[in-house]
Amino acid sequence: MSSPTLYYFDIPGLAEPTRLAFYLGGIPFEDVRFKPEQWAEEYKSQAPSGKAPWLQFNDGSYLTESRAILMYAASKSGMVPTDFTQLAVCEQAYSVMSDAHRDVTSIVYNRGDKEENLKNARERLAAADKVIGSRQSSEGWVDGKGMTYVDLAIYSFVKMIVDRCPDIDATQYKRIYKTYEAVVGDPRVKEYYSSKK
Ligand SMILES: N[C@@H](CCC(=O)N[C@@H](CS)C(=O)NCC(=O)O)C(=O)O
Repeated sequence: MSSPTLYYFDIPGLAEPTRLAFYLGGIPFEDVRFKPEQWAEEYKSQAPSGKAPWLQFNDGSYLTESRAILMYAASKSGMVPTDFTQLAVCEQAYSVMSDAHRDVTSIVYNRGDKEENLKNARERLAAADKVIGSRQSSEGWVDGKGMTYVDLAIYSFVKMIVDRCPDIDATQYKRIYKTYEAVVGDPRVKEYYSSKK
């Protein structure tokens, strides 16, 4: 089967973990990135759920929802644990991170009351940090063994805080930040970003 096409905005956001998972596994894909102004005009009507990202296959089938797309890419790249307990640990981390992600996104996009969102985000980040730290390896990998899809998702989330949410000090959440640093420091991840320069 020829390469699928990943559609998303020209930002890391919800597609970066999938881009990295494909890259790390050496799985070819087309990386279509668009500007916000192109979204309304050209891409929104093509998006299966009216939202990006989505992954289009050449037979006309697709996958939408960032988490599902990441699972697909990461499974192709051997980054989804086959042991169900390990997988449950990853899913636990993804879920606690998602709660914090919602509050941080509200801050980044100026939705609702900023102070309230900051309070909630800090609370959820502290909870996620505690849960994620409970099984993390000394290198920072969430499942306690090696780099998986959820490490990529946490990396992308922390990157959003670092790049776009100066009101939150990501380094305070030491376990989550450790995962971020483990991904940033991975030689293959470094190679990916150098290839994009
Ligand atoms: N639950 C979806 C959320 C997707 C989503 O909200 N995408 C945003 C970009 S991050 C979007 O498409 N915004 C444009 C719009 O809503 O028109 C997922 O995880 O993929």
